[in-house]
Amino acid sequence: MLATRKLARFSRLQLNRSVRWASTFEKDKCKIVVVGGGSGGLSVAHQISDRFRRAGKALNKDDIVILDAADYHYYQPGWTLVGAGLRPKTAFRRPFDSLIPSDRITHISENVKLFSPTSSSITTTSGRSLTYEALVLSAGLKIDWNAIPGLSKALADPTSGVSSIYSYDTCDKVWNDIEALRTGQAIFTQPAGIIKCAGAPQKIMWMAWDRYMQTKRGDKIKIDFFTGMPTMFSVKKYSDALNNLRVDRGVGGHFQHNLVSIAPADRKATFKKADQSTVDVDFTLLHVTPPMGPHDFLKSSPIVDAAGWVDVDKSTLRHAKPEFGNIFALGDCSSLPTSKTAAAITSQAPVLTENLFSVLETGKVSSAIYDGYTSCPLLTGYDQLMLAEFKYGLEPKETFSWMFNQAKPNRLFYHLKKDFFPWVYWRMMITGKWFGPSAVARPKFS
Ligand code: UQ1
Repeated sequence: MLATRKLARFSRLQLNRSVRWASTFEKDKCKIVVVGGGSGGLSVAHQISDRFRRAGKALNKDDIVILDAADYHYYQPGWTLVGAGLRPKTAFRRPFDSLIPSDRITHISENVKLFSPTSSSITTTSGRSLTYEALVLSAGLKIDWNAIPGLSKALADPTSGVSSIYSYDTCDKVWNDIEALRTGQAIFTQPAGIIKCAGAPQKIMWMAWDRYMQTKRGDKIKIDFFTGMPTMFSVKKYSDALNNLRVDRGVGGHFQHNLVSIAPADRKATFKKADQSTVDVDFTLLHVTPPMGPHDFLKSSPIVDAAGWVDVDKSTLRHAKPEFGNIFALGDCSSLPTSKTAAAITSQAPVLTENLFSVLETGKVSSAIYDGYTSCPLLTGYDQLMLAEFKYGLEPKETFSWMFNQAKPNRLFYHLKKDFFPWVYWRMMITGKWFGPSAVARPKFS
């Protein structure tokens, strides 16, 4: 019965898709194609639509196409709040189509299979070919769950004590595991290399620490942070403050320790150290941040750098190769040498929009320049948050430094992260009307 109902739902979904396709999109020549409808793709699609309107050249709805096969859009910064028991996970996803203004933007429910930048065309997963005048890559990154032997199996087992805030499926298990722990060894990991929101692996640790203190379990639970990185954080100002916090709170710090495998039955985690030797550690609770990297469909394309990130100019967000000058990228899939966060998108999107508009209209980029702004709202407990904000060169670029020392956790920042940012994200950011530190004031580029 259930299977029949599921099948009926599935075919209805397929039908909807083909109807949508047929009714809204029959061209194979597009003006602007946006690959990926995450925070970057939705922000940019709206801002581009607004930009042409402001210039008195309003586009048709078929002129901006978002390619994304996902049924849902997720507010990923919320997953830490789910892991900390502050919100149900359903608060942080919405049906993808509910976020597309169908009179201005066309959604095609497919992903890209192949890039052919020399002919300005792409091939979708169904084999259809589309040409573009400009292409925007906002495809996110790949989480490599299979890189750690034992991890996927442990995550699927409700009794394993192993969890992760890095997926919708597993973020609620984090809170179940944190709450279930009465005594033992709680381990939190961060891999070596590039991940999205590099602060999140320790945010969830600080929340667990605070929960255990509040519920008087602190003396029965030992917490340790095992990180593949050499310090607590990339920016010295915040790293020093976080390390002091770690020492004050009696949390063990194990640097350049990279998780390489898990033996769930024995509750053992194996780490590789800088000298390539390995060490086995017993755990009762294990919170894992898996390694991440570029998507395979990008890695095998001609538009990426040696590491597999879309190779863009770090100031203009235009492709670094002149022959691919009608390609732009932002966010996690890009080579931009800054921390991959939703806050970074708020600064990248207006620069990309202005330069894309200028290239399509004049053939040249505008004066809009991205300075690398990004932010990591670092939860350090219930009611406290350290607001790291910085730019290229790992240099602080703080919004509230006239009022606060931002390396010192406070309650106002906590409510920004827990209450304000999710609200402003759904309301304004993904509709292209929120510009991060400059709020609703669109940055002006002269
Ligand atoms: C921000 O605009 C934003 O998006 C809504 C975030 O959330 C995901 C952030 O974490 C940050 C820091 C900003 C930047 C805004 C201000 C007011 C500093």
